[in-house]
Amino acid sequence: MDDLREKYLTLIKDVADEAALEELRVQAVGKKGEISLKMRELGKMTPEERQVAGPALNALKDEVNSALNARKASLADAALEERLASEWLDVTLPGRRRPAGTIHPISQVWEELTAIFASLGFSVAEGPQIESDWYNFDALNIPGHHPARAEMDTFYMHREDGDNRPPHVLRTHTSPVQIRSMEAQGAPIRIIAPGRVYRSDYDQTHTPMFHQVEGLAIDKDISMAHLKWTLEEFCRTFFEVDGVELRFRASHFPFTEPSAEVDIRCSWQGGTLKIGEGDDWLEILGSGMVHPKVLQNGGIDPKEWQGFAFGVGIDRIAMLKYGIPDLRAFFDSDLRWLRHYGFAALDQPDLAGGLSR
Ligand code: 2U9
Repeated sequence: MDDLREKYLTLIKDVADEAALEELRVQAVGKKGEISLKMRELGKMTPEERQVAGPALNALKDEVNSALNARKASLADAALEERLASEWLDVTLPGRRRPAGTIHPISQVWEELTAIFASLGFSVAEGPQIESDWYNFDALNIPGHHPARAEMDTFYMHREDGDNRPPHVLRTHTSPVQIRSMEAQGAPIRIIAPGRVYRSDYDQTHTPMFHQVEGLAIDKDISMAHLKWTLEEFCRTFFEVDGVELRFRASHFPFTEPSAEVDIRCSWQGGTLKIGEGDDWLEILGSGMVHPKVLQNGGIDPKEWQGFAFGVGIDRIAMLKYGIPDLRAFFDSDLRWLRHYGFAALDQPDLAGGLSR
């Protein structure tokens, strides 16, 4: 019995894990375990022998059982300790840093105006940046001899020697997108066309590539009143000022008739621009009723349909809204500028969220 005690207490002490411990339990005190079999032998003993061996075997079984239980508890403790050691987390460490990059003000404004016009039922249309002269000029009622062609400072694409077809151009406005959309989907139509446009011009207020958004709404009874309301609604939401006031000035564009340039009321007190108050006016966009010839060129019958169009410089309204003084800095990729004027990547503009907050 002493040998048995010695054997099992040693095995239990040295066992490596809970599975091996269970095997040991079966081997010692299970139904056919070594100690259990010894207890069965009690029946074959004389009463005197049994009186000595019985209590001793019971005591041995109890001792082995408590050693098994104690070892089981200590193995469980050790397993827990090991998990705690490997899975710890230092909750006092500082949080993750904001991503180093920022959203460029042009991207921010692009998303803002897309959200505003989406809420007014306009969908976004896109098209190629290299255009034929038909889509960029002729279809928009700007024929070859028209002074507007010269005024646009167009970039012309190179043609192979001997190829006398008119050259393609880098689009000078996003208007070709609207012609293509009219052809593709017909009337009624309600789209905006944001995108890059190109003009060979470089000074403090012009860059050879800049961004425009143009809008087009065509239906049976669209009027200048719809145009005025839409632009007021856009400016009020975009500049986040309730009291915006717009002034429509008669103007001329080949693709609209009548045409109007639109000014917004502002003040320049202390050198800072405030939209919606003061006695100054700032030109922010051009607009008008789509010229019948332009509707026709897009495959839409001008006797049945009419509509308004407008064009805004995205870079320009970004400068006005966010107080950015120099247009050229937009394209310098200066990290200090981008950190200063950029927006947090996770702040997606939406109308419910207050647009730029
Ligand atoms: C179609 C018919 C009409 C788009 C228009 C303007 C007036 C306009 C300028 C604003 C500032 C260009 O970026 S800018 O320099 N745009 O003044 N754009 S109406 O008219 C269209 C366009 C497409 C089929």
